Amino acid sequence: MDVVTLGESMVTFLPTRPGRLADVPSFERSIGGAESNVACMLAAAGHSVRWISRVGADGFGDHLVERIGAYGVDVSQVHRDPDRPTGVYFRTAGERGTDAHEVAYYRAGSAASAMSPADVDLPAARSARILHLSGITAALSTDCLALLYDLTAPAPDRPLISFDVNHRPGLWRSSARGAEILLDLARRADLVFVGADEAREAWGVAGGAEAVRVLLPEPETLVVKDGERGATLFRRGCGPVTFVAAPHVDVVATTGAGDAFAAGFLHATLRDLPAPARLRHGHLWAAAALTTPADLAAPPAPGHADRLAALDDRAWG
Ligand code: KDG
Repeated sequence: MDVVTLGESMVTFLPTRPGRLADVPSFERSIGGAESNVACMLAAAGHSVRWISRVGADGFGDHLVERIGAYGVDVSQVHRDPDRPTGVYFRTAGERGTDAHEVAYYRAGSAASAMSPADVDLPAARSARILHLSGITAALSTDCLALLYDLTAPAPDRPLISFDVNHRPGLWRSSARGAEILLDLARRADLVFVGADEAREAWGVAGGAEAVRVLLPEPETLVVKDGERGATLFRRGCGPVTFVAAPHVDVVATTGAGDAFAAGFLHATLRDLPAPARLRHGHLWAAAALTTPADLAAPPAPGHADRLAALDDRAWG
């Protein structure tokens, strides 16, 4: 297996027109979930990927397992919970070009929130080159948090741990410890993705990428994403910092762009591409997500993405 991801997925309801949640007349069913978004994109690009999770024994659970499985993702470790429902969420859209949107989660007490160290087959989670996790799972329940601590603990069979901070303030309202927990988990990972805006919001880091690295020197690789400006990669013991500007994109919706960036970066990492190419693939895959209204996008065609990533520095700014 190239990659294992673990986390909650939800049936996602996308608005059929922009506006306030109070006004949107109808929604279209889609799927979302940061870790399954990463899994589906990587599987679509030809990698072997397993997604570990828990969904309800209900129609929405069937839908998620069928849709994610159809990407070629191994769903054999997705448990069905007869007592808890599959999570769902609704989101709204701003007018094109604006990112103002509301999110309404219906996931408290969901099947996925009952994931725990006892419920997950740890060897199956570790049986890959990369295990990709995110801070969303930490916010779901104390059992989910305990699971993340187990998975990120030192172990002889520990794969490379990739961790996307994914700070979701809406999920941390009942806990004052969210920021501290996310920092602690990030410090235990080998590869960390964090937005400069998240670092500012969660940890009060105001000085840009370098300041995030000062706070987070532990991970071997740290990627700080600064929206439309670009992304910076720090690698311990591997020479200078790498910055790659983001290509200009006519944004349709930003949700899922971070997952797509992580997937593109992991795709390039699995192929041992050099640091600038990893960031370029991250940007190109993120562009695919930014130009679609859904959370989950198809990755760019492999040959095309490779040609774009190989353009010289002038094209990349
Ligand atoms: O990154 C996109 C995800 O946030 C979205 O698909 C839903 O996983 C989700 C969440 O918990 O917000």
